[in-house]
Amino acid sequence: MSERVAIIGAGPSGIALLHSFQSAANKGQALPEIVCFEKQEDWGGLWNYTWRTGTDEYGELVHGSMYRHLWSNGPKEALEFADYTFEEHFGRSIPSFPPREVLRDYIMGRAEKSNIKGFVRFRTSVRNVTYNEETKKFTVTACNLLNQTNYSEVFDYVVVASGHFSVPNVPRFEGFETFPGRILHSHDYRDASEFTGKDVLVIGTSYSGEDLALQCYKFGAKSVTLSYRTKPTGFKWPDRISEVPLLTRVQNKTAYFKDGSSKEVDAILLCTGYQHSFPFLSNELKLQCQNKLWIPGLYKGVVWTKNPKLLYLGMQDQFYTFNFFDVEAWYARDVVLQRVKLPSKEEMEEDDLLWQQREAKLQTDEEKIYFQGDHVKALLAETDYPDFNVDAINECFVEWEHDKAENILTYRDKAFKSVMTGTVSPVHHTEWLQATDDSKEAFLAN
Ligand code: FAD
Ligand code: NA7
Repeated sequence: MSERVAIIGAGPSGIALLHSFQSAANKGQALPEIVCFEKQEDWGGLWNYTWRTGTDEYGELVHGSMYRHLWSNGPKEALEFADYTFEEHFGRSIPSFPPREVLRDYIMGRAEKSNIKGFVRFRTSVRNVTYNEETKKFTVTACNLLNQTNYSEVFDYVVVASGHFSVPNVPRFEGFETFPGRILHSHDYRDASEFTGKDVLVIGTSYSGEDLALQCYKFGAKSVTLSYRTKPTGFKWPDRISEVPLLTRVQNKTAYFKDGSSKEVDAILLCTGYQHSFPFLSNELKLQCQNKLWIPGLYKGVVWTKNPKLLYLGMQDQFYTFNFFDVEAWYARDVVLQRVKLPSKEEMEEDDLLWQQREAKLQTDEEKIYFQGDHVKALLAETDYPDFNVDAINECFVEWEHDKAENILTYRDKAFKSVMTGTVSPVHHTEWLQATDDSKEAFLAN
């Protein structure tokens, strides 16, 4: 095959695609030429912890948004790969909520086994992608960060796997300019011990708001005030965490809220989400969307309907993660290998619209979980990714939601059954609230 494929990003989604190609090659499939561009010095995407914030040593925007003491926010049984189980990687069953380093180790274990690192050009940042209607090819311009040299190459397909939780959405509130303390977005947050003994205001009540409030509580913040825009989380928060409506303004150290209440605070954490940002794509190729379960303009959530030689991976808001990235990757691979025959543009748009309409009606978390499960099933049906029980994973997520509603401090102490192996995980030796060593060694110690 003489076709060339560019993959932008070697995080979990980009790695899943490389692995999918290698899996096909192992079964005798001839592969196109594949180049994966990765701006970091290592693969793993967000799962690489960095102490850096702002820009890196080459002046690139820091990609990392993960922080110290990050424990998985969902059960690992819901994200397990169907072709590489946790038991295969660790040689035994491990507890359901591992810290970042353990999950990174798992992702890397499969990647190393698959022997796909050679496809990746590290420290190479994609700067520009354009499409030529006449030649039907893309020109990708990248920068070798080590010697600061730009170069361009031509590709038949481009797959964007650059993630969407790295460019922060930063609203401004009245009085921020004169607030005498730290104001930072969760993208730049690294360690809760900075807030020990402090009164902290957290704005935003989704995954980041919830977890940073818990982190600050765990590491001894004096109080955490959680400010919501749309609705309170409804969790039964412990004594030092309280929920209030949206911030209206701050004056000196006093924060005022929509219900007329106020609170003196030392620091403000903006957990206000992220922007999908693709500064390297020309306008006609650029996805412009919110953080949603269904992304308009992507057939099956993967194929850019306006130009099906451009594919996107991992762009949805996520209940499902690693195994979802896998099914998307398998589908993208089969589009490139032309094992999947795409329908006409009109048919793709019609199908996309049906999913959009369905998504717009979703109300409860359970409905959202089943919706994403259906998306996984739709992709699973079209490729040779090993079949797995999506309904059972949906039930994992539903149980996890109920555990959180029951006790937000202890949901990570629960044990789930692997859908892939049937093994029930052991309970961890230390309750999450007491566990302050997030190393792999500490987590895996007996
Ligand atoms: P990313 O992991 O973001 O990887 C994208 C890659 O693209 C990066 O390596 C980046 O360097 C590279 N890249 C970007 N731009 C360029 C460019 N121009 N040129 C070259 N390379 C580029 N998921 C879970 O399953 N469990 C969790 O507990 C969990 N916790 C999370 C906590 C936080 C704080 C955040 C932000 C996310 C969390 N997630 C969690 C979700 C996470 O997004 C996914 O698990 C996963 O990392 C997404 O993989 P990805 O490959 O799509 O994107
Ligand atoms: P999310 O899930 O996109 O949530 C963003 C939150 O920020 C959400 O609660 C929003 O409120 C809130 N938000 C957004 N803009 C504003 C403004 N202007 N004012 C107040 N509140 C605002 O992002 P997260 O960072 O929590 O999670 C992203 C990923 O990181 C996730 O996959 C995790 O695994 C980790 P809303 O509810 O819309 O009113």
